[in-house]
Amino acid sequence: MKKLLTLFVVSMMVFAVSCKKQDGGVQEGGAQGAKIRVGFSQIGAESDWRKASTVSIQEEAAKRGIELLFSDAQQKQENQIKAVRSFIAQDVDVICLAPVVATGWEDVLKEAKAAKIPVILIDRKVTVSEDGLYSCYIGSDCTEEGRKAARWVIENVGENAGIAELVGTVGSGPAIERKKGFEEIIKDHPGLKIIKSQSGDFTRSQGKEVMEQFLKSPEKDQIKVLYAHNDDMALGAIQAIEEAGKVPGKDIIIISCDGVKEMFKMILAGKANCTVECNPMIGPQLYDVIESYKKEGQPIPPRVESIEGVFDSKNITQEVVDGRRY
Ligand code: GYE
Repeated sequence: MKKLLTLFVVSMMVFAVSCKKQDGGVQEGGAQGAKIRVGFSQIGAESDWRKASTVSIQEEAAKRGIELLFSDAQQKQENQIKAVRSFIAQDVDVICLAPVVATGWEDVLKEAKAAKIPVILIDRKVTVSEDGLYSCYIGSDCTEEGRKAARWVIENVGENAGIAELVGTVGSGPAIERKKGFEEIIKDHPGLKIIKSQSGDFTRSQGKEVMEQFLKSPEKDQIKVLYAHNDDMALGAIQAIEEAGKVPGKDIIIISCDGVKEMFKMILAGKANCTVECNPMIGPQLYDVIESYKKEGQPIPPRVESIEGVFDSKNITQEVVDGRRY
């Protein structure tokens, strides 16, 4: 708390002496090689995916000589709001935000807009009531990821199965969208039913705990498929399934989203079945956008999509596992 307060006071001092931007947000001197300053509010370190995202954004900033002000919110929206306010006070060139939940951002985004600092959202979307509160969203189409997961189930499991769902962080964009996309596809397949659904907050430990409860519930014997909104929860669930004396990947078919190395290993070992890729390595795409805006005065595009695939036993080999960076 004390640390935060000090940061805030220092920030305010920097703010007092910093020079004002020109309209449109392109600072004088940017083209002459002044260091670009980016404030990044990261959600936390809840999953392997998240850790890879942090590394990608930090490493790429260092590579390009961009000054990165990094703040870890420990999964709390209030910490993210404080961080964004501190970035505004420090008059950064661009604010990058990975929003933990979808709602509640209006005020702070209006403050950034009033300060003429563009905000780029990464990997999670927000719901706001007016346009123009952020410049760009870089990341996946999580609704499509949910659809891909459901299509895989239909093609590889068939038309009849009780499905248990491990939902991501409540109120987060990916949790809402991965559920929506999955349900959209299975609704036309009446034999495929979600019989259990609960949040495991995108973490391995809660994925395990919730799966343990599913496996003690009256519906336990009907669970033929586990759909987890991320790999970490699936990895926790695999432990719970083994501890309950069942065989993961066979007694219960496991499909999740992300595509982290640990999940690839599980698929190769036959303990899990499919992962829908969601790419965390978006540092290069992020700074491409920021540099062309700052150095060349190019407009920031509203949407930059990451390229992703679907992985199962048909395309995961030891070579693929070894080559995976995260
Ligand atoms: O799937 C999960 C992470 O926001 C897309 O957040 C991201 C999700 C990712 O913690 O593992």
